[in-house]
Amino acid sequence: MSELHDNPELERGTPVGRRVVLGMLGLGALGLAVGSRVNSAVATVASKDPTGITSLLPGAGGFRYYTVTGPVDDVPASKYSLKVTPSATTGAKSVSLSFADLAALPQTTLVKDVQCVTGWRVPQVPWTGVLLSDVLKHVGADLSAPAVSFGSFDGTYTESLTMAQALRPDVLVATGMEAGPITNEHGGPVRLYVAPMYFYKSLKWLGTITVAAGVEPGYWEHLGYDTDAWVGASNGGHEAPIQ
Ligand SMILES: Nc1nc2c(c(=O)[nH]1)N[C@H]1C(S)=C(S)[C@@H](COP(=O)(O)O)O[C@H]1N2
Ligand SMILES: [Mo]
Repeated sequence: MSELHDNPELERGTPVGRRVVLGMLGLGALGLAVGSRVNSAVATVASKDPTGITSLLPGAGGFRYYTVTGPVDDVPASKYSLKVTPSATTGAKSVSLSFADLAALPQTTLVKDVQCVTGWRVPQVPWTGVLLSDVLKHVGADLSAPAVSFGSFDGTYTESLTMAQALRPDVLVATGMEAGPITNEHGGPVRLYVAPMYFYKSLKWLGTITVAAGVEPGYWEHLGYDTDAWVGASNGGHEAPIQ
């Protein structure tokens, strides 16, 4: 199943998808040719690469950049707005939170691994932001509701958590990573970071948080991934004690 991940991901955004595949094939050959120098070769190409092809390859820091929609508008923090709907049933009004509103809430730092279901992993990434539980409490969300859904301002990607998962102390509305802002490529200015689960749960370009009557399978889950995407004890999965 983990093989599935890259293929639809790359093929979705044609014609970019086609170029990306061709680019990866080309760089694969380059990798064979230069052996251990491939990483510096890729880094060099990346800085000159207007197509973004090489941004999908492991680069500095080990992340790969994923988007199922192609490039997403670069929203500055000053223009950012997060729409939070506090109840699925009472009709309570949605609340809009600015980046400054998020910055004024209690800040939490998590240092945890990032694990993509396709196999790449980045250890001990520092994330900062506001615990999702603190955001939900701040807007007076109905914490007895069954689930929380998330929407991306890319217009396509969705995710969902049970309320119990959403209230965990290792689930963050992230406004920073690696001691800086979250870049547009990484889903900034605000993304979700769900530490105990595979990275596909960590929705980029977070636009909406909606208290929901049930878990609604997300983008990749419609394509076959587990809705409960626990990584395991190594990153605080549900069988590990919450720290
Ligand atoms: N909106 C959106 N969020 C997303 C994705 C995406 O394509 N679009 N990809 C997911 C997957 S599969 C991974 S591995 C991570 C990649 O995050 P990165 O691009 O910052 O490395 O984002 C997750 N969140
Ligand atoms: Mo992923």
